[in-house]
Amino acid sequence: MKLKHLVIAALAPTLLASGIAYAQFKKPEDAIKYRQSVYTVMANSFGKIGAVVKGEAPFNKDEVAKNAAVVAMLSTLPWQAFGPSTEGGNALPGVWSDNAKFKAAGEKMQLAVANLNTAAQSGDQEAIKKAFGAAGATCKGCHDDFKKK
Ligand code: ASC
Repeated sequence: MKLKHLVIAALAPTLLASGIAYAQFKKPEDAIKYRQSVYTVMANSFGKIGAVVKGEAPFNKDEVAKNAAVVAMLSTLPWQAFGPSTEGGNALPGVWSDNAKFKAAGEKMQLAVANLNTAAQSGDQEAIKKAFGAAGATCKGCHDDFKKK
């Protein structure tokens, strides 16, 4: 897939977010596996950008841009797998009992990684560093409230 298409794919679900529906899974475990898989792949790409930001890996603009596009696209996916009766995995009960707060945290993260993607496509290393830090803070913020330790 061309980068341009990845970016478009990343934005489309955001535009549809107001009408988002929960995906159907046969078993709760399938929803848990789905969302954990999304976070696993996101963390992999996010971590690769992190290594560059921390100076542990060389800056390769195209690699960073690709990883940021992957993170931005994947950030739109987990939410459909937190439907009713899918409690468990690493998710704390607050995901369901305080769902508005969880959704707000998720939207904050999606916005932050979209900003990271914008910075990454521009190749501006200072902007990438700043946006990476802001995005990481939204990951942590949501984990603090909604993820088992
Ligand atoms: C990562 C990762 C997270 C976030 C978080 C940032 O690389 O896997 O969950 O960054 O640790 O604070």
